[in-house]
Amino acid sequence: IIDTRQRMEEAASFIHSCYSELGKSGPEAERRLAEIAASIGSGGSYEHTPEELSYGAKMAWRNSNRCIGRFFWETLTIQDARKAKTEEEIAEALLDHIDYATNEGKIRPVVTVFSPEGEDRGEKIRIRNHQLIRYAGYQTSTGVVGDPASVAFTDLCHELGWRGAGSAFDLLPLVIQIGGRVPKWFAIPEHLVLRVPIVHPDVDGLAELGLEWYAVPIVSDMALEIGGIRYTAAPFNGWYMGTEIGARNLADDFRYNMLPQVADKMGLDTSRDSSLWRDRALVELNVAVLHSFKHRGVTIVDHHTASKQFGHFVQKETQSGRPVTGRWSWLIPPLSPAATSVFHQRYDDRVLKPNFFHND
Ligand code: HEM
Ligand code: NRG
Repeated sequence: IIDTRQRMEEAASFIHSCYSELGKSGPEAERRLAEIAASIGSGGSYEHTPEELSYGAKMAWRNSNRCIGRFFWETLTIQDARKAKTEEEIAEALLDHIDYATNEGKIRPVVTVFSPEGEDRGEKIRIRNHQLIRYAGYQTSTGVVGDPASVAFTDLCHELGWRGAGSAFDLLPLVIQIGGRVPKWFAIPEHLVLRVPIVHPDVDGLAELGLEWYAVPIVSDMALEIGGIRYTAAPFNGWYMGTEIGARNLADDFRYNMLPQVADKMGLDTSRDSSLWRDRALVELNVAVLHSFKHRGVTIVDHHTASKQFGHFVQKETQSGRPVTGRWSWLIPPLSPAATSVFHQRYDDRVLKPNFFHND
């Protein structure tokens, strides 16, 4: 919870930079700040105009130190869902988000912003999912079926009465919680979710593994902070960088752990680490992910292209007189990092606002 003096200071700093970037006059910013001061003085808080919300969210993306995709920060679409009050209204806005962002594969970066109002009154809105679309994980006597990263959340869904089919790629429901109330769950209609089967352009056996991934990563457990206002529910999405799926989700031994099976389909010698079978399987799995998304007409970016785009972002920001911040350990891709230019740069990891923060 942010106290009112701090909130006023944050508001002033935000309004000054926002209005100046938008080419608004000094007097206009001062008028707005007087209005905000009055509102904070009487009720402890204030409401962003649609324009402030929209530009504030773009600034928050621009300031996301761990994101390599920031070249496109100005293209973010904002769905203003501050009017949604009930769990049902919130779920409906989330389904609209999924549909609009998916756009039949031509993915659009979107953030949906819900009311921050409850924050100070113990009625805050929380989306309990890590991402709106994700696969369930079931602990069984022979190990985990599905995504091990989802086991705890899948347990919560079970406690709430949800039942999954038990496959390796079951869609989890949306779970929405307001204040201290019991969370409500909502199944996502299957037709809204674009799934991509993973096939390889020449390793035919790879398709037999029956792998797939969903098209749109929509991170839903972070808070968006703008001008001293904390939006605890503000799910956002861009598109995937291939390595997130091919070098982590499907590859990590604590996730889908597919490298041994990919190596097997490739006929590699897995008896010695020094045959580099893991590395060779990784490369081909990543080739397969990029190929499969392109084949299905789903937006995706490879790590070399993303790294170049990030270089253009740095250049453009520097020319605009803004400092670029970043966290090196997150910006470098998990596959062939030293073959991209981000690896050979240094980044300042200061945290500017507006920004996205991890909810507690
Ligand atoms: C993190 C790529 C759009 C905000 C990341 C990561 C990648 C990435 C690869 C690291 C993820 C990880 O290692 O788990 C992209 C690409 C985009 C995109 C290719 C395409 C447009 C966006 C958008 C936003 C955003 C639209 C917000 C409006 C963030 C944030 C993180 C992040 C806050 C850190 C997440 C965390 O701490 O868990 N992005 N991103 N990104 N991105 Fe982006
Ligand atoms: N690594 C996670 C997704 C994190 C965010 N990545 C993006 N964000 N590309 C995974 O599911 O693999 N985005 O907004 O596009």
